[in-house]
Amino acid sequence: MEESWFAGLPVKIIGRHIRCFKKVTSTNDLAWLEISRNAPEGTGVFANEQFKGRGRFGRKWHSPTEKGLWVSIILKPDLPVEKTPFIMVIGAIAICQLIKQEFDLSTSIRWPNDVLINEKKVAGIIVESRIFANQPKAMVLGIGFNVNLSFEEIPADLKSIATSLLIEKNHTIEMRMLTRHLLIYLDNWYEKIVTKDYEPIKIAWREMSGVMNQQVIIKKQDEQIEGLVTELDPCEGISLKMPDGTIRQFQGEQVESLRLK
Ligand code: BT5
Repeated sequence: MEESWFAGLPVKIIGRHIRCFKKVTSTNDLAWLEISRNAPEGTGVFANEQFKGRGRFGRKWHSPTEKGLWVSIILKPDLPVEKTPFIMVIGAIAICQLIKQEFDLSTSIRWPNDVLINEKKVAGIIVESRIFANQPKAMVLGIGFNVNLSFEEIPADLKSIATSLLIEKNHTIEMRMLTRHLLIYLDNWYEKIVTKDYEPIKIAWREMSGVMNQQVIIKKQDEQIEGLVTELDPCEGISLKMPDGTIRQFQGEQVESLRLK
């Protein structure tokens, strides 16, 4: 990964500035450091390797050297608090779109933040936000995307749940083009957030999601809840029809995991 890869990228915000590192704890940590040094909105922070890559709820993200895209994007959107889930959503739909259009593979989004190929996770997204005095709210969109990870290189405990582009396509993927495309797709979707054109995002996300009208099991703290998905909305969350016919609604940040029954 080199900063020169991104020269002349046709983007408005996301990818205007790039920082590349070799080995870091987490690109999200580096992004927060860059924010404290006034890095401009849209800066992409990449690393070849993370040794403390993080997922949600304190979970770990496996990020070996040059096997994937480990990137954090700095955002400072003028967004009402109830619309912030759209940031996670554009991460997921940009990756799905990229995989479909550039690699001709079908994908689905497992609510709220997993991108799947053949029911296995190829990418995960985490969004962190902080408020600083007299400044717009800062957000970091972290994306972990398995690219050239072979089956043998996937840790034993992830073998049955993780995949990569290399595994699905059966050949090595050129990282430079892939990374440029990802930033361009992300930038296009982010522009819709900037112009408050939320509807196309919502429609794309619902279409790409593999859980509408499916029977699912949600894990939330110590609770396991089973029901039929009747509604899916980036802001309102997911609605489940319970066996007794009542409807329960859950927000993305409350849900630790969701699986098809
Ligand atoms: C996520 O969390 O899926 C968000 C992952 C975000 C990683 C990126 S990399 C760049 C940036 N910097 C960071 O430090 N983080 C972001 P979650 O939904 O909590 O899923 C975590 C779970 O996914 C783990 O508990 C494992 O089961 C599984 N997992 C870990 N590494 C994986 C990998 N490389 N591929 C597929 N699954 C993985």
